[in-house]
Formats: sequence, C-alpha cells, structure tokens
Amino acid sequence: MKILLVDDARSVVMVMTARLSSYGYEVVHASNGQEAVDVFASAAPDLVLMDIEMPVMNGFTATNRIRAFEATQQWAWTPIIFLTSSDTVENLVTAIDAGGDDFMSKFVPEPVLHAKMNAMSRIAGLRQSLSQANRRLQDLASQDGLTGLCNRRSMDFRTDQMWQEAQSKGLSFGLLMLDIDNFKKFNDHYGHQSGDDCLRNVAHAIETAVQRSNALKHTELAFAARYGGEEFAVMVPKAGSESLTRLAQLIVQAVRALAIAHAENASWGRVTISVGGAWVASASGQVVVLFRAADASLYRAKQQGRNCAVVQEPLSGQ
Ligand code: GH3
Ligand code: MG
Ligand code: MG
Ligand code: MG
Repeated sequence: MKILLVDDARSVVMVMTARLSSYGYEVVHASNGQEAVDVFASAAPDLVLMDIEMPVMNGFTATNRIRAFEATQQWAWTPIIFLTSSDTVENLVTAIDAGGDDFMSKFVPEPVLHAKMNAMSRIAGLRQSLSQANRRLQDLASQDGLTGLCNRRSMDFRTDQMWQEAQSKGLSFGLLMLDIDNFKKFNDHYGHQSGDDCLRNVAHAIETAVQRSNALKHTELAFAARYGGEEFAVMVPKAGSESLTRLAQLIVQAVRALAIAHAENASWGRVTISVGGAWVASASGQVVVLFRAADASLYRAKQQGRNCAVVQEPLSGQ
C-alpha cells in the first residue's frame, strides 16, 4: 500500500513515517494542501492521511480538489483520513462533509494505527482488483471476440475522434474496406470452424501489416477493425494516395502469402482479399461519405476479378 502523508509539522511527519514504514508501507509526503493535490495526481496513492490546518491550502480544500480530480479519472474513490489534534464529533462530521472517509487523532495509540492501516490495506487490495477487472472489461467491450481486433463499437468511437481531429486541423484522412473473397464457398467447403480460423488468421495478417506500416512511419496511428462478418476496415489518418495504396497492396499480398487453401476461390486455390480505398485531402462533412466511397472502390475491386486493391482519387467538394 502506498500512503500519501500530508502534514506541515515535521515532527508528525517523522513519527508517522517511521511507524507506517515499519508496517511495510510506502510513504510519500506533501507539506501542504496544494502539494498534496499535485503529488496525488502523479503518485496515485492507495490512501491519503491529511492534516487539516496547513499553510498555502488547508486539508478540506485539498480534499475537494482531489475528489474533483478523481471525477475526471477512471479511478475508484481513494480513502482519505483526516489527521486531527482532537477527535470531537464536530470534527468527524466536518471531515466526512469535506469528502473524507474518516478521521484519526495524530496521537493515536500505536496498536490502533496499526489496526486501522491493516483495514485500509485490505480495501486497497480490493480497489486494485476492481480496477484490474474494470480494465479487462473495457478491453472485452472494445475487442472483437473472434479476431481480437477493434470491434465495430470501438471502431466507430475511435473513428469519430480521429475524424473530428482531422476536421479541426484540416488534415487528410483515408479509409480501407476489406472483404474476403468467396468466403461463403470457403465455409461451405471447409466448414464453419475452419472459416473462423481463417478469419482469425486474416485478421492477424491485416493487423501485422498495419502495425508495420505505422512502425515504418508510412502511416501514423492507423488501426484495423472487424467491420462485420468477413469484412474489415482500416482507418488511416493523414493518409495520402501513396501511403493508402501501398498499405492496401501490402494487405492483399499479406493475405495471399498466408497461403490458406481455398479450392473454390477462382484459379488461386488459396484465400484472398479484396480492398477498396478512399481518402480526402482535407477532412470535412461527414465521415459516412468516406465509407460509401471506400465501399464503391471495394465493389470495383471485386468486379476487376478480386484479390486486388482499388484506391480512389481523393474525394472533393465535401
Ligand atoms: P465475395 O467475394 O463477393 O465477397 O463473396 P463472399 O462469399 O465472400 O460474400 P458473401 O457476402 O456472399 O458471404 C460472406 C460469408 O461470410 C457468409 C458468411 O457465412 C460468412 N461469415 C460471416 N461471418 C462469419 C464468421 O464469423 N465466421 C464464419 N465462419 N463465417 C462467417
Ligand atoms: Mg498542520
Ligand atoms: Mg462481404
Ligand atoms: Mg466476401
């Protein structure tokens, strides 16, 4: 457990730190309320022990600021215990009203301090498992269960954010729509289970190509998503004709290179993908127009015989 100890009196800090450290806790310090707010944000403690009377900013105001900060974060409530010189009923009521959880005399007997810290440490453990579970749930809610790519929901969310940024800065924006060729025949021939395996492998090839493109700085922050069924999408912020076409062709090649047998897929005898791309030189209007244009390109790629990429000239007049 990491404890943020806030007190302006050196003697209190020394005694408390010695005791808390002897129980095996990590202690970080702040000597006034303002410092406490700053340290809280960077240290993310499991517990705050907060003095009330301090120069610069008192403990009540600091607690208010910490609660306001927590509301902007995805953190659970951090316990704050006020350190007081007297444990009166009024002190308790004021402490809770100010957003604290308890109060404790600075001169609390050592066994009481030890017992209270044990209880707090249990709560800290619970908070840690809760936030781990929360993170895991967030991942699950944004990932496609079969392929592990972004699902449609998080794709829409991220796309809206990226599109808004591109709009506000007048940046270019590109989009690829991808669709496995003759996939119904693949399922009919090899069975649904093999179809699922194929989708996973194709998704992995797409993701690898996109990450590689980002790593080589051919694209920036591009990401792949499962659009639905055997269709995928790749968002490419700041795309130009060259970067978008190169990425589209790399993905077509990468899927072909997987060499997954597909006896019913024309003359190739292996799984292939068709890709349609569209982009705007300066984002404006609605992103759905870009999706429609990429869909039209994909349709042309299918008509041209599949296993290829078609990227449109930049859209204009949006
Ligand atoms: P085209 O080359 O024109 O795209 O032909 P296609 O057969 O790929 O297109 P169509 O839309 O007719 O068929 C898509 C198939 O994708 C049908 C559906 O059973 C299959 N499919 C969609 N989602 C899944 C999935 O999660 N798992 C499996 N195994 N198959 C899926
Ligand atoms: Mg003080
Ligand atoms: Mg399809
Ligand atoms: Mg298809």
